Amino acid sequence: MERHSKIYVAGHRGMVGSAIYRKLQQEGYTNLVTRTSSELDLKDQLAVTAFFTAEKPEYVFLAAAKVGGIIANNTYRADFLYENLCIQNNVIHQSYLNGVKKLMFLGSSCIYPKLAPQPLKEEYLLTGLLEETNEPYAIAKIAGIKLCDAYRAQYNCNFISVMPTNLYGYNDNYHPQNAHVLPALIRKFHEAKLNGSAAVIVWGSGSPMREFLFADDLADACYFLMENYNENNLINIGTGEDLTIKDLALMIKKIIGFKGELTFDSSKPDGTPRKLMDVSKLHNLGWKHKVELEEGISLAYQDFLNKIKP
Ligand code: GFB
Repeated sequence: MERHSKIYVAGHRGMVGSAIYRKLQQEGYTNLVTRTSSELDLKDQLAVTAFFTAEKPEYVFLAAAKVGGIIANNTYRADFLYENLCIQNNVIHQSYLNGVKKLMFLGSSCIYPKLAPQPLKEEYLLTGLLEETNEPYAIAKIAGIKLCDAYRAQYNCNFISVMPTNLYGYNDNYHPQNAHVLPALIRKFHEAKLNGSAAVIVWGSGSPMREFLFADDLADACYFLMENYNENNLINIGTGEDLTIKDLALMIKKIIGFKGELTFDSSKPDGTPRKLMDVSKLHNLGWKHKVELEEGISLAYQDFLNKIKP
Protein backbone atom coordinates (compact mmCIF):
# COMPACT_ATOMS: atom_id res chain seq x y z
CA MET A 1 0.00 0.00 0.00
CA GLU A 2 1.20 3.55 -0.83
CA ARG A 3 0.51 6.46 1.56
CA HIS A 4 -1.97 7.90 -0.98
CA SER A 5 -3.64 4.55 -1.82
CA LYS A 6 -7.41 4.61 -1.44
CA ILE A 7 -8.16 2.26 1.49
CA TYR A 8 -11.69 1.32 2.58
CA VAL A 9 -12.09 0.24 6.21
CA ALA A 10 -15.46 -1.52 6.48
CA GLY A 11 -16.69 -1.38 10.10
CA HIS A 12 -14.51 1.58 11.11
CA ARG A 13 -16.63 2.42 14.16
CA GLY A 14 -16.36 -1.01 15.78
CA MET A 15 -13.56 -2.07 18.15
CA VAL A 16 -11.53 -3.81 15.41
CA GLY A 17 -12.30 -1.40 12.56
CA SER A 18 -11.51 1.70 14.64
CA ALA A 19 -8.20 0.13 15.75
CA ILE A 20 -7.26 -0.58 12.12
CA TYR A 21 -8.32 2.96 11.11
CA ARG A 22 -6.14 4.44 13.92
CA LYS A 23 -3.19 2.29 12.86
CA LEU A 24 -3.45 3.41 9.21
CA GLN A 25 -3.62 7.07 10.31
CA GLN A 26 -0.57 6.57 12.55
CA GLU A 27 1.31 5.06 9.59
CA GLY A 28 0.54 8.16 7.51
CA TYR A 29 -2.16 6.93 5.12
CA THR A 30 -4.14 9.91 3.92
CA ASN A 31 -6.78 8.47 1.60
CA LEU A 32 -8.99 6.44 3.96
CA VAL A 33 -12.61 5.77 3.00
CA THR A 34 -15.28 4.96 5.59
CA ARG A 35 -19.08 4.75 5.79
CA THR A 36 -21.22 4.39 8.90
CA SER A 37 -23.87 1.66 8.84
CA SER A 38 -26.56 4.32 8.41
CA GLU A 39 -24.68 5.78 5.42
CA LEU A 40 -24.12 2.37 3.84
CA ASP A 41 -25.99 -0.81 4.78
CA LEU A 42 -23.50 -3.53 3.81
CA LYS A 43 -26.34 -6.09 3.78
CA ASP A 44 -27.86 -4.17 0.83
CA GLN A 45 -26.39 -5.53 -2.40
CA LEU A 46 -27.46 -2.56 -4.54
CA ALA A 47 -26.09 -0.03 -2.05
CA VAL A 48 -22.73 -1.83 -1.84
CA THR A 49 -22.59 -2.05 -5.64
CA ALA A 50 -23.19 1.71 -5.95
CA PHE A 51 -20.57 2.45 -3.26
CA PHE A 52 -17.82 0.37 -4.86
CA THR A 53 -18.64 1.65 -8.36
CA ALA A 54 -18.35 5.24 -7.13
CA GLU A 55 -15.39 4.90 -4.73
CA LYS A 56 -13.29 2.12 -6.35
CA PRO A 57 -11.03 1.57 -3.31
CA GLU A 58 -7.64 -0.07 -3.99
CA TYR A 59 -7.44 -1.87 -0.63
CA VAL A 60 -10.19 -3.15 1.69
CA PHE A 61 -10.12 -4.17 5.36
CA LEU A 62 -13.38 -6.10 5.92
CA ALA A 63 -13.83 -5.61 9.67
CA ALA A 64 -17.61 -5.08 9.51
CA ALA A 65 -19.63 -7.94 10.99
CA LYS A 66 -22.39 -8.77 13.42
CA VAL A 67 -20.45 -9.92 16.50
CA GLY A 68 -21.14 -10.78 20.12
CA GLY A 69 -20.51 -13.10 23.04
CA ILE A 70 -21.73 -16.59 23.70
CA ILE A 71 -25.30 -15.65 24.68
CA ALA A 72 -25.73 -13.22 21.76
CA ASN A 73 -24.47 -15.86 19.31
CA ASN A 74 -26.79 -18.48 20.73
CA THR A 75 -29.81 -16.17 20.84
CA TYR A 76 -29.64 -14.41 17.46
CA ARG A 77 -28.61 -17.49 15.45
CA ALA A 78 -30.37 -16.51 12.23
CA ASP A 79 -29.11 -12.90 12.39
CA PHE A 80 -25.48 -13.97 12.94
CA LEU A 81 -25.60 -16.30 9.94
CA TYR A 82 -27.70 -14.22 7.53
CA GLU A 83 -26.22 -10.76 8.24
CA ASN A 84 -22.59 -11.86 8.16
CA LEU A 85 -23.12 -13.81 4.91
CA CYS A 86 -24.77 -10.73 3.32
CA ILE A 87 -22.01 -8.36 4.43
CA GLN A 88 -19.08 -10.48 3.33
CA ASN A 89 -20.67 -11.67 0.06
CA ASN A 90 -21.42 -8.09 -0.98
CA VAL A 91 -18.03 -6.63 -0.03
CA ILE A 92 -15.92 -9.50 -1.39
CA HIS A 93 -17.82 -9.77 -4.69
CA GLN A 94 -17.80 -6.00 -5.31
CA SER A 95 -14.08 -5.93 -4.45
CA TYR A 96 -13.55 -8.47 -7.23
CA LEU A 97 -15.78 -6.65 -9.74
CA ASN A 98 -14.09 -3.30 -9.03
CA GLY A 99 -10.49 -4.54 -9.19
CA VAL A 100 -9.51 -4.13 -5.53
CA LYS A 101 -5.76 -4.89 -5.34
CA LYS A 102 -5.96 -6.59 -1.93
CA LEU A 103 -8.69 -7.36 0.59
CA MET A 104 -8.33 -8.60 4.16
CA PHE A 105 -11.22 -10.66 5.57
CA LEU A 106 -11.40 -10.90 9.37
CA GLY A 107 -12.77 -14.12 10.87
CA SER A 108 -12.61 -15.54 14.36
CA SER A 109 -11.11 -18.42 16.35
CA CYS A 110 -14.58 -19.99 16.76
CA ILE A 111 -14.29 -21.40 13.22
CA TYR A 112 -12.25 -24.35 14.53
CA PRO A 113 -13.83 -27.63 15.71
CA LYS A 114 -14.98 -27.61 19.34
CA LEU A 115 -12.66 -30.46 20.35
CA ALA A 116 -9.73 -29.88 17.97
CA PRO A 117 -6.25 -30.53 19.38
CA GLN A 118 -4.71 -27.49 21.09
CA PRO A 119 -3.14 -25.20 20.14
CA LEU A 120 -5.28 -24.74 17.04
CA LYS A 121 -3.34 -24.99 13.78
CA GLU A 122 -4.79 -23.44 10.59
CA GLU A 123 -5.02 -26.90 8.99
CA TYR A 124 -7.53 -28.06 11.66
CA LEU A 125 -10.28 -26.08 9.89
CA LEU A 126 -13.27 -28.31 8.97
CA THR A 127 -11.84 -31.41 10.66
CA GLY A 128 -14.66 -31.74 13.22
CA LEU A 129 -17.98 -30.50 14.60
CA LEU A 130 -18.27 -26.88 15.64
CA GLU A 131 -19.23 -25.47 19.05
CA GLU A 132 -23.05 -25.39 19.05
CA THR A 133 -23.50 -21.95 20.65
CA ASN A 134 -21.71 -20.10 17.85
CA GLU A 135 -22.11 -22.48 14.89
CA PRO A 136 -24.07 -19.93 12.77
CA TYR A 137 -21.37 -17.27 13.15
CA ALA A 138 -18.61 -19.82 12.58
CA ILE A 139 -20.29 -21.15 9.41
CA ALA A 140 -20.56 -17.58 8.07
CA LYS A 141 -16.88 -16.90 8.77
CA ILE A 142 -15.80 -20.23 7.23
CA ALA A 143 -17.82 -19.31 4.13
CA GLY A 144 -15.94 -15.98 4.00
CA ILE A 145 -12.57 -17.74 4.14
CA LYS A 146 -13.61 -20.12 1.36
CA LEU A 147 -15.02 -17.26 -0.72
CA CYS A 148 -11.72 -15.37 -0.53
CA ASP A 149 -9.77 -18.49 -1.52
CA ALA A 150 -12.24 -19.22 -4.36
CA TYR A 151 -11.81 -15.70 -5.82
CA ARG A 152 -8.03 -16.21 -5.65
CA ALA A 153 -8.31 -19.57 -7.44
CA GLN A 154 -10.76 -18.48 -10.16
CA TYR A 155 -9.98 -14.77 -10.64
CA ASN A 156 -6.48 -14.45 -9.13
CA CYS A 157 -7.74 -11.98 -6.48
CA ASN A 158 -5.31 -11.21 -3.64
CA PHE A 159 -7.91 -11.66 -0.88
CA ILE A 160 -6.45 -12.88 2.45
CA SER A 161 -8.19 -14.26 5.56
CA VAL A 162 -6.97 -13.64 9.11
CA MET A 163 -8.34 -15.38 12.23
CA PRO A 164 -8.04 -13.34 15.44
CA THR A 165 -8.46 -14.92 18.86
CA ASN A 166 -10.83 -13.34 21.43
CA LEU A 167 -10.32 -9.58 21.36
CA TYR A 168 -10.76 -6.69 23.79
CA GLY A 169 -9.71 -3.05 23.96
CA TYR A 170 -10.82 0.49 23.09
CA ASN A 171 -14.37 0.95 21.80
CA ASP A 172 -15.45 -2.49 23.04
CA ASN A 173 -19.09 -3.49 23.54
CA TYR A 174 -20.03 -3.58 27.24
CA HIS A 175 -23.63 -4.73 26.86
CA PRO A 176 -24.46 -6.92 29.92
CA GLN A 177 -26.03 -9.74 27.87
CA ASN A 178 -24.48 -9.47 24.39
CA ALA A 179 -20.86 -8.57 25.16
CA HIS A 180 -17.87 -10.91 25.15
CA VAL A 181 -16.60 -12.16 28.48
CA LEU A 182 -13.76 -9.73 29.15
CA PRO A 183 -15.71 -6.46 28.68
CA ALA A 184 -18.76 -8.00 30.39
CA LEU A 185 -16.67 -8.78 33.48
CA ILE A 186 -15.11 -5.29 33.49
CA ARG A 187 -18.61 -3.82 33.62
CA LYS A 188 -19.82 -6.31 36.26
CA PHE A 189 -16.88 -5.77 38.62
CA HIS A 190 -17.04 -2.01 38.17
CA GLU A 191 -20.77 -1.85 38.96
CA ALA A 192 -20.39 -4.31 41.87
CA LYS A 193 -17.64 -2.14 43.36
CA LEU A 194 -19.75 1.02 42.98
CA ASN A 195 -22.86 -0.66 44.42
CA GLY A 196 -21.04 -2.44 47.24
CA SER A 197 -22.35 -5.80 45.99
CA ALA A 198 -21.30 -8.91 47.91
CA ALA A 199 -20.53 -10.95 44.80
CA VAL A 200 -20.16 -10.87 41.03
CA ILE A 201 -21.83 -13.56 38.95
CA VAL A 202 -19.52 -15.26 36.46
CA TRP A 203 -21.29 -17.33 33.79
CA GLY A 204 -20.58 -21.05 33.41
CA SER A 205 -18.14 -23.10 35.47
CA GLY A 206 -15.14 -20.78 35.11
CA SER A 207 -13.04 -23.69 33.82
CA PRO A 208 -13.06 -22.98 30.04
CA MET A 209 -9.82 -21.41 28.82
CA ARG A 210 -9.57 -18.36 26.55
CA GLU A 211 -6.83 -16.39 24.85
CA PHE A 212 -7.15 -12.60 24.64
CA LEU A 213 -5.45 -10.16 22.26
CA PHE A 214 -5.58 -6.36 22.69
CA ALA A 215 -7.36 -4.82 19.67
CA ASP A 216 -4.53 -2.37 18.90
CA ASP A 217 -2.15 -5.35 18.73
CA LEU A 218 -4.58 -6.97 16.30
CA ALA A 219 -4.60 -3.82 14.17
CA ASP A 220 -0.78 -3.88 14.12
CA ALA A 221 -0.87 -7.53 12.99
CA CYS A 222 -3.46 -6.73 10.30
CA TYR A 223 -1.26 -3.93 8.95
CA PHE A 224 1.78 -6.25 9.01
CA LEU A 225 -0.11 -9.00 7.15
CA MET A 226 -1.61 -6.59 4.59
CA GLU A 227 2.00 -5.69 3.75
CA ASN A 228 3.53 -9.18 3.98
CA TYR A 229 0.98 -12.01 3.50
CA ASN A 230 -0.31 -12.90 0.02
CA GLU A 231 -1.41 -16.54 0.20
CA ASN A 232 -4.63 -18.49 0.24
CA ASN A 233 -5.63 -20.28 3.44
CA LEU A 234 -6.15 -18.51 6.72
CA ILE A 235 -3.59 -17.29 9.22
CA ASN A 236 -4.11 -17.17 13.01
CA ILE A 237 -3.53 -13.99 15.04
CA GLY A 238 -3.15 -14.31 18.81
CA THR A 239 -0.80 -14.24 21.77
CA GLY A 240 -0.30 -18.01 22.08
CA GLU A 241 -1.17 -17.78 25.81
CA ASP A 242 -4.50 -18.53 27.54
CA LEU A 243 -6.04 -18.71 31.01
CA THR A 244 -9.21 -20.01 32.66
CA ILE A 245 -12.28 -17.80 32.85
CA LYS A 246 -11.96 -17.99 36.65
CA ASP A 247 -8.39 -16.66 36.54
CA LEU A 248 -9.47 -13.94 34.11
CA ALA A 249 -12.24 -12.94 36.54
CA LEU A 250 -9.77 -12.86 39.45
CA MET A 251 -7.36 -10.70 37.37
CA ILE A 252 -10.13 -8.21 36.49
CA LYS A 253 -11.39 -8.25 40.11
CA LYS A 254 -7.89 -7.29 41.32
CA ILE A 255 -7.36 -4.56 38.69
CA ILE A 256 -10.75 -2.95 39.45
CA GLY A 257 -10.34 -3.40 43.21
CA PHE A 258 -13.56 -5.31 43.92
CA LYS A 259 -13.41 -6.88 47.38
CA GLY A 260 -16.40 -9.24 47.18
CA GLU A 261 -16.73 -12.84 46.03
CA LEU A 262 -17.21 -14.64 42.70
CA THR A 263 -20.23 -16.86 42.20
CA PHE A 264 -20.57 -19.15 39.15
CA ASP A 265 -23.88 -19.45 37.28
CA SER A 266 -23.90 -23.00 35.90
CA SER A 267 -27.17 -22.31 34.05
CA LYS A 268 -25.10 -20.31 31.53
CA PRO A 269 -23.11 -22.16 28.81
CA ASP A 270 -19.37 -22.73 29.01
CA GLY A 271 -18.99 -22.95 25.23
CA THR A 272 -15.77 -24.32 23.74
CA PRO A 273 -13.56 -25.79 26.49
CA ARG A 274 -10.44 -24.20 24.95
CA LYS A 275 -9.46 -22.39 21.74
CA LEU A 276 -5.80 -21.47 21.99
CA MET A 277 -4.39 -20.40 18.63
CA ASP A 278 -1.17 -21.80 17.24
CA VAL A 279 0.52 -18.56 16.13
CA SER A 280 3.77 -20.08 14.84
CA LYS A 281 2.84 -19.25 11.20
CA LEU A 282 2.49 -15.58 12.19
CA HIS A 283 5.56 -15.58 14.45
CA ASN A 284 7.63 -17.15 11.64
CA LEU A 285 6.60 -14.21 9.42
CA GLY A 286 8.06 -11.89 12.07
CA TRP A 287 5.12 -10.54 14.11
CA LYS A 288 4.48 -10.89 17.86
CA HIS A 289 2.00 -9.21 20.21
CA LYS A 290 3.21 -6.40 22.50
CA VAL A 291 0.40 -5.74 25.02
CA GLU A 292 0.19 -8.32 27.82
CA LEU A 293 -3.20 -9.13 29.35
CA GLU A 294 -2.91 -7.30 32.68
CA GLU A 295 -1.78 -4.06 30.98
CA GLY A 296 -4.46 -4.43 28.31
CA ILE A 297 -7.24 -4.89 30.86
CA SER A 298 -6.11 -1.71 32.66
CA LEU A 299 -6.17 0.21 29.36
CA ALA A 300 -9.61 -1.18 28.47
CA TYR A 301 -10.94 -0.35 31.95
CA GLN A 302 -9.70 3.26 31.63
CA ASP A 303 -11.46 3.49 28.25
CA PHE A 304 -14.64 2.09 29.83
CA LEU A 305 -14.45 4.72 32.61
CA ASN A 306 -13.87 7.53 30.08
CA LYS A 307 -16.94 6.43 28.11
CA ILE A 308 -19.34 6.17 31.06
CA LYS A 309 -18.36 9.51 32.62
CA PRO A 310 -21.52 11.71 32.54
O1 GFB B 1 -16.47 -14.30 25.29
P1 GFB B 1 -17.60 -15.24 25.34
O2 GFB B 1 -18.95 -14.64 25.44
O3 GFB B 1 -17.58 -16.13 24.03
O4 GFB B 1 -17.55 -16.29 26.57
P2 GFB B 1 -16.68 -17.37 23.56
C1 GFB B 1 -16.41 -16.94 26.92
C2 GFB B 1 -16.62 -17.73 28.22
O5 GFB B 1 -16.78 -16.76 29.28
C3 GFB B 1 -17.82 -18.67 28.34
C4 GFB B 1 -17.79 -17.19 30.17
O6 GFB B 1 -17.36 -19.85 28.97
C5 GFB B 1 -18.76 -17.91 29.27
O7 GFB B 1 -19.57 -18.78 30.04
N1 GFB B 1 -18.37 -16.02 30.85
C6 GFB B 1 -18.36 -15.82 32.18
C7 GFB B 1 -19.00 -14.98 30.27
N2 GFB B 1 -19.00 -14.68 32.51
C8 GFB B 1 -19.40 -14.13 31.32
C9 GFB B 1 -20.11 -12.93 31.02
O8 GFB B 1 -20.53 -12.15 31.89
N3 GFB B 1 -20.34 -12.68 29.70
C10 GFB B 1 -19.91 -13.54 28.71
N4 GFB B 1 -20.13 -13.20 27.42
N5 GFB B 1 -19.24 -14.70 28.96
C11 GFB B 1 -17.22 -16.31 21.25
C12 GFB B 1 -18.07 -16.68 20.08
O9 GFB B 1 -17.14 -17.47 22.05
O10 GFB B 1 -15.90 -15.95 20.90
C13 GFB B 1 -18.05 -15.61 19.04
O11 GFB B 1 -19.41 -16.93 20.52
C14 GFB B 1 -16.63 -15.16 18.75
O12 GFB B 1 -18.63 -16.10 17.90
C15 GFB B 1 -15.88 -14.85 20.01
O13 GFB B 1 -15.96 -16.18 18.07
C16 GFB B 1 -14.44 -14.48 19.71
O14 GFB B 1 -15.24 -17.05 23.64
O15 GFB B 1 -17.15 -18.60 24.27
